[in-house]
Amino acid sequence: MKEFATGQIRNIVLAGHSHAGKTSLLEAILYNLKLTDRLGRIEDGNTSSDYDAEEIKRGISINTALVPVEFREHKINFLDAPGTRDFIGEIRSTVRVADAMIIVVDATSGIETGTELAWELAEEFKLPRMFVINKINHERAQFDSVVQQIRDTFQCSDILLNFPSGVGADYCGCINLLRMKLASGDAGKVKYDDIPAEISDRATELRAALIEAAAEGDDELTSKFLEGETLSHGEVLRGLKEDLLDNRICPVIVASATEGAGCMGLLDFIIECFPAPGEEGPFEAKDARTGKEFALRYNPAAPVTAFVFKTISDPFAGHLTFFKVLNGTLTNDSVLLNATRGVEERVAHLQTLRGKRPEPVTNVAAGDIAVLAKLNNTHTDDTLCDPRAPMRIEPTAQPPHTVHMAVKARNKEDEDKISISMHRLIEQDPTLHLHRDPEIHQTILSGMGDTHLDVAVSRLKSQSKVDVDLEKPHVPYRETIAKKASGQGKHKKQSGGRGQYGDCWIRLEPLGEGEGFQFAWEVVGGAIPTKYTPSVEKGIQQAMLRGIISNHPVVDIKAVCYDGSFHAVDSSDMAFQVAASKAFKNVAREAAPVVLEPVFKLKVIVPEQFLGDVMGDLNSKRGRILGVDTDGCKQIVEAMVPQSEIFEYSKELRSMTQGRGTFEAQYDHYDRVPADIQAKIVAAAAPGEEEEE
Ligand SMILES: Nc1nc2c(ncn2[C@@H]2O[C@H](COP(=O)(O)OP(=O)(O)OP(=O)(O)O)[C@@H](O)[C@H]2O)c(=O)[nH]1
Ligand SMILES: [Mg+2]
Repeated sequence: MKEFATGQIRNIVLAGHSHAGKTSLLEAILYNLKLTDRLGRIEDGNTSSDYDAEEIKRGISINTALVPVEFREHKINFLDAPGTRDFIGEIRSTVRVADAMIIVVDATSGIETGTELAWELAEEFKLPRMFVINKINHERAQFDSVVQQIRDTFQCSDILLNFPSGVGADYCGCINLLRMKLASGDAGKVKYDDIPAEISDRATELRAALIEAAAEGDDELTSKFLEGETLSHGEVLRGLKEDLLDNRICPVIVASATEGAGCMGLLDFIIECFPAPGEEGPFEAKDARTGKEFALRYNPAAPVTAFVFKTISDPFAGHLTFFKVLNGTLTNDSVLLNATRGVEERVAHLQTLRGKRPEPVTNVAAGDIAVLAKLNNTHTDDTLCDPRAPMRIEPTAQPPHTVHMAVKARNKEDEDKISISMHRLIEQDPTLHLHRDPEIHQTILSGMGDTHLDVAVSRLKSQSKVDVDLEKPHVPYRETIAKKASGQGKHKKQSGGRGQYGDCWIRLEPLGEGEGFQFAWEVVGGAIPTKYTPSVEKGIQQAMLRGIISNHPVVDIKAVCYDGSFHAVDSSDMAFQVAASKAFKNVAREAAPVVLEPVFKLKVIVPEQFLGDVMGDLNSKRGRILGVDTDGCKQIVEAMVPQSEIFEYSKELRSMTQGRGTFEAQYDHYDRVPADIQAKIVAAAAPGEEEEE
């Protein structure tokens, strides 16, 4: 591929709801530019950007695909992001390195949750953005109402760059309002004709709105416009660009990916009006040695700094590192410091990828996005830089995990491999998390949704041949006591030779939540020699681990040993441990044992119309509503809900709110379970180990 200077580069993320047609639109662009010899289809699993086996199987994008195209002496790096919220990690990492966003909207369904998410991300990352209303050829397509929805939902000043001549079955082309031509034809062969007379009035009216918006771009254009002068094509584009960068307008283009319509107008607009890297401000970094804030301004002559926003590691592609150069110019045979990990990496085989097809490049200018193979020590979110000017870039902030499942190997011998193999996936996708929970003796995989975890499991199998199942994790119940009790534990054995003798009297007292375990020694007069104090304490603690009524560990109690007896020959450390364990068992049963469950603080964010359902559901989950707040058109409900009720909340909330609700859950405290549930937990518990007499 040719080399491009920073000013000739455009990094554009395609975002929007799943199924809106992002991948198909890109396919149409490639076909229109004759970069492919057939128009790939999602249904046929042969598009350039959805090439991964998991994507083909599921018919959705899971990975961001990098698809660079050359157009009018420019290089546009399209980043085809997933639309499914489960892949929010991939979406956010991609948006962070883009310089502008195209939000693709399905003309048959209008604004959806993924559209809103895309807009929120464009706001958060301060990206200029435009809409593409896709599928205009579809029988259920709507145009005017979708434009109205965009206006109402995002309170933006939409500017049509084209509009359809006919919708659905009547669709026969788009009126390009910049060229004032009817663009039509099959994918790959766009032709331009005069605007049909019956819609020429509408075209004139919409063009006038476009020119008026462009005239607001800067003072010179405004006065020219007010004086009645005609703005040249170049001035109109200049004005629109100013508007776009100042977030005064939101351009809209209508398209049909499967018809290949709207693509050329879109490409023109990207070149003319979307910013080159750096036009929208610098990228924040820190000097790796001093920690001082540093603004990277895409200066091609500066020492190199590049941010790794994505890595892929699989048996077919090998290890690929996707990065954006934020300063300097990267060349083959240079040495880079991975400032995040403190290791050096040699640059060889610089390349770009179009979907899965690599194309070698000799150098990569500031602002460009490219790929390196075989950087085995570099992972997603790392910073690569000139060793003489080390920089550190913060990892992309990601929302908290929403789904947690226990991972179980199908074959026992695979158990040890889970951690290593899964960590290879986590290095690529930091929104996956794996940890061993010692309390419930399970390995827990956390992620952003069921499909996210499902894909991770599939990849584990295809890449590492490790077959696992996901199960609902156990609830880490605990036990405590509700009142004081006291009593004896005695261990006496005489079986020839030296016997065993230990005898202690203990008192158990409840403590407050989180106070743990306290032990006191109140034995007087040498009834038990003090050297057995640790033995008694240890015996009690061992018994606490086994639980009182349901085999769950006991917490928040105070144990006091206040009396006992011993035998000069037969007493031993072990004998007193056993006696103390018995004492605990005997006394704890009398101390009103109760089962405790973890309670999470849930923050649920939903559009107002779902508030009633969400609150009702939280109540049915034994939730305690703490409050409801308003944030714009969204309601934020805070509630305390037992963990056992929210393992499937991600799925449930999605179906309750048509996918529009989000939530965060954080462990808060342990609380007593209600009596009926305690009875079930006790009944389900396996009988505790009986100690031999
Ligand atoms: N009729 C019609 N169907 C389209 C058009 N564009 C896309 N589709 C269909 O819409 C479906 C979804 O298209 P994709 O390109 O996978 O959508 P996407 O936005 O990439 O979806 P995710 O990757 O899941 O976010 C496919 O079945 C396409 O064939 C169009 O212009 N007209
Ligand atoms: Mg896609």
